[in-house]
Amino acid sequence: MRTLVTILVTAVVLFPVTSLATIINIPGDYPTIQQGIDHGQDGDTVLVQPDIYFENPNFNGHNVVLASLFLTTGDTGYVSTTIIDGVIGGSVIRFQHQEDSTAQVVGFTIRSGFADTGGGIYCRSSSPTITNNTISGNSAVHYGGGISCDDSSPTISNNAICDNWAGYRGGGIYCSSSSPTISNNTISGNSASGTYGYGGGIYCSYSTPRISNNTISGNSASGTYGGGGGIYCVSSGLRITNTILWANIAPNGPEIYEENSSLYVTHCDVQGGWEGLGNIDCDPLFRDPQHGDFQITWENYPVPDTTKSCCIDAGDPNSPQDPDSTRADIGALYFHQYGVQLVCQGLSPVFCRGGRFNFNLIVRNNTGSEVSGMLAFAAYSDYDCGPSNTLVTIRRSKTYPPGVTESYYFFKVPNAAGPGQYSASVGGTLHGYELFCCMNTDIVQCGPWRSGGNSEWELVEVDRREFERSLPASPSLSQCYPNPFNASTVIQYQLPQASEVTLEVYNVLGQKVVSLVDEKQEAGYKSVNWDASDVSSGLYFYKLTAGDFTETRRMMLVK
Ligand SMILES: [Ca+2]
Repeated sequence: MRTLVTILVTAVVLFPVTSLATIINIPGDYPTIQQGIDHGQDGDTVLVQPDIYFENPNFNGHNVVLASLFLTTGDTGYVSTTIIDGVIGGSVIRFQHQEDSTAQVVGFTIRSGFADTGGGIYCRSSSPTITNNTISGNSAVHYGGGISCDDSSPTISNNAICDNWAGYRGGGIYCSSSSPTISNNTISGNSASGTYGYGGGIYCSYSTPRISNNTISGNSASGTYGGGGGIYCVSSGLRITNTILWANIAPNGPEIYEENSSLYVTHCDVQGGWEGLGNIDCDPLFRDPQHGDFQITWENYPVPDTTKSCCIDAGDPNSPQDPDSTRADIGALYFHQYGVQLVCQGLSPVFCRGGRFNFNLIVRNNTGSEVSGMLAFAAYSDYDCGPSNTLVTIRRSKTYPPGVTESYYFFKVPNAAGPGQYSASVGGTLHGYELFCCMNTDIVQCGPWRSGGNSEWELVEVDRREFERSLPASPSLSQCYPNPFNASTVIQYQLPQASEVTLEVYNVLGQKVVSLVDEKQEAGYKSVNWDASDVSSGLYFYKLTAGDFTETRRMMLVK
């Protein structure tokens, strides 16, 4: 009876929902995107599997969501693997039957279009939503290499619009008698050419676009009378905020060229400067613009030095905060500032049975106020801080002031822990930030096992001086163990400070057999295993060089 009631309730609840919106799968339900759109009712979703689709879909008045699996997973990998290639001819995607904002294109690569107007996407008398696409490598003989809008008000957000070409106006985006919303796009490498190349990035006439949080860089308008490498506008009203206009090229007005227009430009980074509240003129420090990476950077974060992009936290303070709860950045791609960071520094020591594993925990608290929470310190039986390897977890309630706090700990290792690979981690939530760090270490058999020592894992916090006392006082090289040995032996040494280290094995003729270490290493206790299974029996020498320190010892391989 309960089953029947459940089925009835389920049917009543679900039926109206399922009858309202259907998911049409491509190629599962129909082989082409166009057939999916044509069979869709308003509100339906046409969900497209990754592949290259050689077609030029027209929405034909259907207010459907056309999306890759990016829509359902949030995985941006689907944007590059779900491709609509319009090489057959004309615009790749067309909206020309009064489609409204519920007609959407989400998460595709849109390429190879070739049309008179609107190489990638053509909008006429329609207002679709175009988000999270890469619109690249499209061409228009006249207007709008990437996107053309005529008498339209589309929303164009979170796209990469790059390397498109128009023979006349609007390499990236062309608008005429339109009111598009253009936000969070990277518009780069587009060009408007010909004798009158206008608007490498964006061209508008008789339009009122809202342009916010875009990165417009490396676009060009060419020709003797060309203008507006970044933006060209004529008889228009533009509001431009939180936008980078940098390294665009044109004979006239390389960043912005305006004619009979009103521009309200605020909190923008414009190369060469532009009048308006909060505008700046400084290198945005893109990560790798030559290869299309327009992420703004701050190499020495959180040190406020010259490596900090001037666009960070320089956006309109009244616009929504960035996802890291800081003031809006200028540009399409904000720089994520970690409010609290956790860094583990293991000293990769070797510890014998009953020994200690030293580590330094660095907490960077950039919130400006005290943070507190519960941290879990754990040890694991492999080079993998995974739950299935957990040996022990010890929790401590901790509070950290603003700034950088270093704290020094050691795990006391119990006798029962045998030689092998281990790791340790620190994790927890401070001020809402989920934090975790992991470090690897080894336990090696350093001579015959001692009796006594620890019976349980323990966590001990020590002060810096005590911690430093636990570091080696001087460099040394120990006798390998076992010795004589058959097939493999462990060589240990210690470094009081970071050094360039080589550890080499020689035979009795003075010939180098193998180089076991050749790198810069941190201070601490080190161990190296030499597997000599493919070397013949005999006397060998091992030589450690660490900075100015050199020591050589002998060992006997007996097979
Ligand atoms: Ca910010």
